[in-house]
Formats: sequence, C-alpha cells, structure tokens
Amino acid sequence: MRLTRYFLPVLKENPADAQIVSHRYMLRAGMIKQQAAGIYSWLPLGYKVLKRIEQIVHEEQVRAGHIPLLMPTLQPADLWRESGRYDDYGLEMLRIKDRQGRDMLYGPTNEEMITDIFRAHVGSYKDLPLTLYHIQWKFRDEMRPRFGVMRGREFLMKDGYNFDLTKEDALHAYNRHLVSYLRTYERMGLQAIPMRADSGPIGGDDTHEFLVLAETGESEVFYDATVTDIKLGAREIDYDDKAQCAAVMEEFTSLYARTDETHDADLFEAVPEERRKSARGIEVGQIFYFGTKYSEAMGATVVTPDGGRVPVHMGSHGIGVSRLLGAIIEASHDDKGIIWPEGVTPFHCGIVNLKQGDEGTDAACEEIYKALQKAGLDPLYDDRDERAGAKFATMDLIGLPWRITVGPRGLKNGVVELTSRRTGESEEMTAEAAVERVTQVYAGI
Ligand code: 5CA
Repeated sequence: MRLTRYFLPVLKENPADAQIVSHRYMLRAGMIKQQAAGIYSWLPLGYKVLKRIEQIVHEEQVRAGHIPLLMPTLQPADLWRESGRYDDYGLEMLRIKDRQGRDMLYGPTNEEMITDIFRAHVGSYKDLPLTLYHIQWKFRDEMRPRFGVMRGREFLMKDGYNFDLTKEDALHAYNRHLVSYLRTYERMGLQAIPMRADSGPIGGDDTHEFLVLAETGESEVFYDATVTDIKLGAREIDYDDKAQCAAVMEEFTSLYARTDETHDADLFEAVPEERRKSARGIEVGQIFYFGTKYSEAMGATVVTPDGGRVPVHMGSHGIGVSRLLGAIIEASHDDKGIIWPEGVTPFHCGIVNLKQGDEGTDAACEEIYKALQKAGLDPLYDDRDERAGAKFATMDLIGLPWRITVGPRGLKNGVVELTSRRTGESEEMTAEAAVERVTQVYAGI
C-alpha cells in the first residue's frame, strides 16, 4: 500500500478522553473511531489488525479440530426463556422488539442458540464429540464502557461450544481449548496466564480466565511468579491425545494463579514469599465447563450406545478478539507509539522515502516495494511529500516492526537502512539484503 492512496487519519494531538495508552494510540494511529459509548468503527489500519487476529484465532481453532460456523447477532428471546436466562441476564442485555412486536435481543453470547442448532440436527452419541465455534459481534450494555475496545459495548468475540457424551470427554474438550488458547496468544506475541476464575452468568464450576499482565488491566490477580516462566513454544500437540492435553493443562494450572474472585489467602500463603505476586491483568479469554445446564433445560439429548437418552455435556470457550488489540498494545509499546509483534502487524514493513521526488530515491523505493510484494509481504510505502521527521513519527506511531529507509546519501554508497522498531537498531545494507532479511523474519511466522 502507498500511503498517499491509503486512509490513515493520524491524530497529532493526544485525545483528551483516552485514559490508557492502547486507547490513546488506537485513536492517534487512526485505527478506530468512536461512534457512541463503547461502539467503534474500525478504520482501515485497525480493521487490518483485527482481521489478522481473527485469522490466527481461526487457524488455531481449526488445528484443534473445532468447526467454524456463523450465527446471527440478533436472537429471538424465546430461546433465552427456555434456559431461564432471559430474565436473569439483566440490564446488560440489549432488548429489541421487531415490527410484529416479537421480543428479540442482540446476542451477548450464544449458549442457547448453539444448543438449539445441536438439538435440531444431532441425536446420537455417534456424532460426538463435536465443537462448533464462531467469531461474531456481541453486544453487552456494559455499565461503564471504557478504555476503548478493551471494554466495549459492541465487541468481537470468538465463542466455541463443545458437545460431549460424558463429563470426561467434555473435560478433554476443556483441556483442548486451554492448549489451543495458549498457542493462539503466543502467536500474537502475548503471554496469557490461565487463572482459576468465577463463572458469572455463564454458569458451571470449572472455569479459567486467560490474563495478560498489565498495569492498566481491570482484574486484580494473584500468582506464583514461576508461572510466568512456562511457555508452550513450538512443541507438537496432538489434540486427540487426552493424556497430552491433560498434561499441558496440569503444567499450566497447578501453580497458584487466581483472579480476585477466587483468591484464597491461605493457599497463597503456601507459595514462597519471594514468588508471591499480586498484579493487574487484562482478561483476553475464558473457558467454561458447565455440564448439562443448557442441554437439560433445552432438551439437547443423544441416544447412548446402550439405547438410552442423555443430555449432552457442554462447555463454552471465549476469546476477546477486539479486546486483544488493546491488550497487545498495552503489552507492546513505547513513548513513540505501538510496537506490533510480527504475528499481527497490519503491514509487514514500512518504506520511508527521505527525498520524495528525487528520481533515484523514488526508483529505489519502488523497487523495494515491488520486491517485498513479490516475496508475499504487505509493505506500506510512505510516499508522501513530507519531512523525514514526520514520516518517522508516523511509522513509529503505527508500530510496523521493520522499516527500510531510503535516501540519496545512502544510495550513493549503494545502501539503505533497515531498522527494528522494537530495538531501535539500524543497519546499513543493500536494498536486496534488506528485502531478504525482512522476508526471512516472516518466513517462520
Ligand atoms: N460464552 C462464554 C464463552 S464463549 C462467554 O461469553 N465468556 S466471557 O463472558 O468470558 O467472554 C469471553 C471474552 O470476551 C472475555 O474473556 C473477554 O476477553 C471478552 N469480552 C467480554 N466482555 C467484553 C467487552 N465488554 N468488551 C470487549 N471484550 C469483552
């Protein structure tokens, strides 16, 4: 993309109403525009990152054997009357009447609707296990929408639902989700720690939240510091292997790590003092096992091998897709702007032309631009007729991990400059070598 042809409405001033850094940078970098409290338009740059995050979530869900579908945002109230949650959900639910006077709602989550789909089409244990998921907009009329996309009213969520014959199978689904979530967050350059939590209006006893440690997080958390040393890394996972998934679950959840809702001061005392940490965290996902709560209420049963009929065991599993943009920025920025991890960056590499209009520099930039595209990358070429300082400030703000700077002086010596946004280090090399280096960086991602 050439910047002169793009739509990147960068703000010069710090928006007064944005209290935390991710909100400030998302507004300043022209990623989002607020349309009402907690409701945002996704401008091109923000939309691009949102799509990259969505893509990673999809890939890791499919890898775990989960099946994508798409349910609507609007739901009939009658489904929620069956589970009893229409009255229970309270003011967070946006309730709407259609022209026929029928009660509708904008879905805050989809347990009822997925159970309705299941009961209409599945009737036998032979069709299990089954996990269906979608990535769809949700609406929760939050009392205090704030911090931009972090606590929105309309937000994008991945929500998945498992259906299993037995509790044991459903707990395997729970573990499978835990492992796939760990991999998902790591690909985004994030460390998200599973912590024992409270299930709230979803229900059930088994639930873990995934928390990214950040001072601006809304949750108070307590943990054993050694938990931050564990990484999933590149290990091979067989998602059908119950023992392997259970072992990863055990590894990541046996150390003390809890949100304030389930914090137990006595248990915490047992952690050696120097490892006892309390901090704040951003909740980027949550997994639940709630057994037959919805299947019983809504008649989602299957025939068993011995000819009986039982309600299926279920769980639901969410990832805050739009919230993740905020969480990643909170975890990765400096005083100049965002620093995108390579896995989610909106453009792979920026190209800064230090002397727009100079024949030689223009031609060199064009060549680099085309070579990066040819290598399958998505570069952003700042071809504006602007001062170098302004171009650098924009690149730093929008946070592309790599920048190639091209100027007449370097070209005279046959070199351009390759700069890492994260370290700030620059290296001079030929244009070909810079393209090759950037291509190599992304080859493993
Ligand atoms: N049905 C279950 C799992 S699919 C569910 O709704 N879980 S949840 O309530 O925990 O939401 C899942 C994730 O969505 C949360 O972990 C959080 O990351 C994100 N989320 C929840 N509320 C908001 C909000 N108001 N704004 C942005 N993201 C949110």
